[in-house]
Formats: sequence, structure tokens, C-alpha cells
Amino acid sequence: MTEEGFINKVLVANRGEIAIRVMRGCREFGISTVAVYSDADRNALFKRYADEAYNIGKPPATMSYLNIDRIVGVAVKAGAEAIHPGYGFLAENAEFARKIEKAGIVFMGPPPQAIEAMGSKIDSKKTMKAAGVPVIPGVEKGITDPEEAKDIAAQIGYPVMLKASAGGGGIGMTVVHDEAHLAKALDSTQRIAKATFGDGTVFLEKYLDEPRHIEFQILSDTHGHDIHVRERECSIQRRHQKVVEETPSPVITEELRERMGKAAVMAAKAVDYRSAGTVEFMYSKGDFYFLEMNTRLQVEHPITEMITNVDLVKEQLRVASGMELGYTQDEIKGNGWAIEARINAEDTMTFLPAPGKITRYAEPGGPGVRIDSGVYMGYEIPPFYDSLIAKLIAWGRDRKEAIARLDRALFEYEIRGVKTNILLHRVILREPAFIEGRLTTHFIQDYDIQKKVAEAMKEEKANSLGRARAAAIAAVGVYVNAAAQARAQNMKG
Ligand code: MV4
Repeated sequence: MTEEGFINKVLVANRGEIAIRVMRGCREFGISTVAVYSDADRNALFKRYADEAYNIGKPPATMSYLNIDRIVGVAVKAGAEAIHPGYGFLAENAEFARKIEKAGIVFMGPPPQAIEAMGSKIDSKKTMKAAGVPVIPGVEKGITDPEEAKDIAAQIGYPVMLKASAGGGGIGMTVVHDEAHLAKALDSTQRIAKATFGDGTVFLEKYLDEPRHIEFQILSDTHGHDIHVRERECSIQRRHQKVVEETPSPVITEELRERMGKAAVMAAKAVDYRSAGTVEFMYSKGDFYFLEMNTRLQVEHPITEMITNVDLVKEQLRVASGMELGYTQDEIKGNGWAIEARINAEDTMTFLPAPGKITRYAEPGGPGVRIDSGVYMGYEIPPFYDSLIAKLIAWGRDRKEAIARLDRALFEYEIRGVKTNILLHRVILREPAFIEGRLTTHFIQDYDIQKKVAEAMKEEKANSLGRARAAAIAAVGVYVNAAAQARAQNMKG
């Protein structure tokens, strides 16, 4: 890499597990790494992992990880030829990408115009529709007149959904079931959009019932090659944050993968994409629709790496140095099944972050287990950033083996001192609907998962056998149950 390309040093404009993940790819290519860290991350693992580290300010992200000029300044001073943004923070900030390129540094993401093209929901829908990518039925324009809204809703049929064009994170979306409620909902959604995003533009589309979230990994280089690296299903989420992700999707057939993959590649080509990205679709009753494109490497990228053996960060490094992708579409093959559990420091009852000091810490291991983490025993999780402790990923030859391995790894995982969602994951894996692959975006509500976690906690406390023994018994139960279910249903996709 250092011989062929021109990148010898990369600055990682992020923290935690993703900063380490990116630096791992760099290290394998012999590229040196620069970390930037806030005052709250003086003792963080990613800071120690890097070859060089620079303090960029106070703990609040606005005073450190979101300070564009300071980060670009450090990159120039350190002589980094490229900046990797990770996810979150500045990863989808077109201004950041522009300032980096103006400083003569490579932004390890898409061109700024591609970030902007995907920033507005109305504009991205228009672009996708023109490119031949299926979109949710509706209108791709802002609506202000309640009478016009009623005409459009009558045409597409109720229920409909009002969405803020500048929206994100599930804010500014309202389901409307009949005409009587439309005018009021339009008014309130516009207000929320204006107050939250500074842009009150709202549009209207068909509301999809029981949707599944299926996304495609994309890789694009600067030589006109765009490929997809198969799908991930991320239907299980709470408060618009993913909790469990898997690949392949239990519902997808080879024929559907081919069609959705082609649509994802068309989406990438339509915005002159570069680097790694994700095209999100909603899947409902056999049909799929473009939802949005995330113009970054995503949290759940490891499951794709587990079944394809493609190192997505190393592909990003190749692309950034002007090389062609290391794979053609035909060379992308899926092997087995991978599932990721996001391990958060949080209170499962409220889903609120629970930062604090990790007093005991032991990571799982063994066959088919990957863990991407950024913590250690004695580490204090700062309260300023998101609550992700680690991503635990299990690979199996088939779905049932992946489930059994993930459950076994969750059993091995020991974290003390902070509340975690480990038990939540074990409850999800035990739920018959999960074992059968019946996933929807309402999974946690529909199956009373939080209530079941509360019960499991009580049982755990009451159980004189102790935690380890109870968990071991449950793990065997999951395996037996999963095996029986898998026999009943062919889920090898
Ligand atoms: C929808 C929908 C149903 N119908 N659009 C949520 C995030 C935002 N980007 C789009 N979202 C949705 N849009 C129509 N027309 C349901 C959701 C949705 C959802 C989508 C993906 C993953 C999880 C979700 C959880 C709740 C709602």
C-alpha cells in the first residue's frame, strides 16, 4: 500500500471502537495513525492505539470532535494525507469534506456533493426515482396547503405518513389514518420540523405497515466501479437506534438480493459515490423501497465483513489512495451467517445511557466470535458521547449456529460497574419470533421485550444457582429451540 499509493498517514476524526477499527486497517497496510481526543478521552484506548495523538478540546463534542477547523489543522500539522471520519460526529458533514479537500487532504468518504444529495429526503427521493430506484408512493415536494394534502392522501390511500424533508432519527414523522386528522397533523409536523431542523418542509407518502429494514453495503472507487457487498437486516431497533443486526436477511431470496443490490448500485452511481456507503430500503410484503442513503461506514459493517471476508476499511484505504476496488461484483460471495449485538452502557428499562466506571471486564472469545470494543477494566465511560461499549459479532455456518454462538458469547461477556443491555440481547435471542426470523421494526414493543428483561432480572436475582448457571441452562435452551425451529423452516436463504 505504501509503495503503490501515496497515503502514509491517516488521521481518524473519531473516538472509541470505530477509531480503533479504522486504525487496525491502517496498521495492516503499514500506514501510520493519528488520533484526536477530547479532555474526556485522555485515558481512552483509541488514543493509546494511535502512533500519535493530539488533544482537540473540552469534553462536549461541539468543543472537540465537531470542531472542523481544529481537526483539519491537526491533520495539516501532523502531515496526514487522509482523514477518516468514522461514523457520527462529522462523518456526513459536507462542509468538513470540503475543508479537508481544500487543505489538500483526502476525505475518506464520498464527495461533498454526494453527502448533500442524500441530506434532503425530498431531493434524494427525486434523484432515486429519476435513476429508476423504487421509492415509497407519495409526492416528492413540500406541502403546506391542507386541502392539497387531502387530495394527495386520497390518491395514495390512508394510512399516510407526513415526514420532515430535513428529518432524521425518527423525528418529524407522523402517521395519519384518516382525513379528519390530516390538517392538524400537517400543522404540528411542520412546526416540529421547523423547530428541530430549522426547515419546516414536510412531504407525504404511503405509510408502510410492518416494515423491515434491509440495507445494502456499497463500495465505489474513483475508476467508475460500484459494487454491493450484500445486505444487512436491521429491523430490531429501539428509539430509531439499531440493537441487533444480521446478514443475510432471513426474508431475502437470491432473486430479491439481485434486484435490491442492482437498485443500491444504481443509487450509488446516481450521486457519483465514492468509498463505503449504505443504501437503506424498507421492505414490506414482498416489495422494497428506497429510504435513505448513509454516506459513511456504518456501526454494523462487521457482519458484512464476517460473511464476505471483505475488509471494508482496507477497501476505503485503497479507494482513498486512488486504487481500484479489490473486488469485482462477481467475487463477492456470502458464507454463513453473522449477527451483531450492540452492547451499550444503559438502563434497559428506560433505554437511557448509564455511564460510569467498568470495575470488572472480561471479553468473550472462541470460535466464530468477533468483538470490536474500545474499553478495558478500570475504564470510566464518559457521559458526553454515545453509550456503545462494544459490538459483539457471532458467525455461524447457518443462522442457528450464529444465534447459539452469540448467546454463548453473551454468557461469557462479563461487565461490572455499569448497567448494560446484555440481558436484553439474551431475551431477544430467546424470543420465538426472533428464532423464526420474523423481524419487524416494532419487535421490541410487539413482544414486550423490556418486560421480559425485568422478569429475567428478578429471576436471576432470586435464582440460588447464580447467574452463570442460569445463563448456561438458558443457552442450551436457545440452541435446542433454535435447532427445532430451523428444522421446521428452511432459513438458509
Ligand atoms: C416509514 C415507515 C413507514 N412508512 N415510512 C424511520 C426512520 C426514518 N428514516 C424512516 N422511518 C420510517 N419510515 C413510511 N412511509 C416506518 C419507519 C420506521 C422505521 C424505519 C426503519 C427502521 C426502523 C423504523 C422504526 C420505526 C419506523
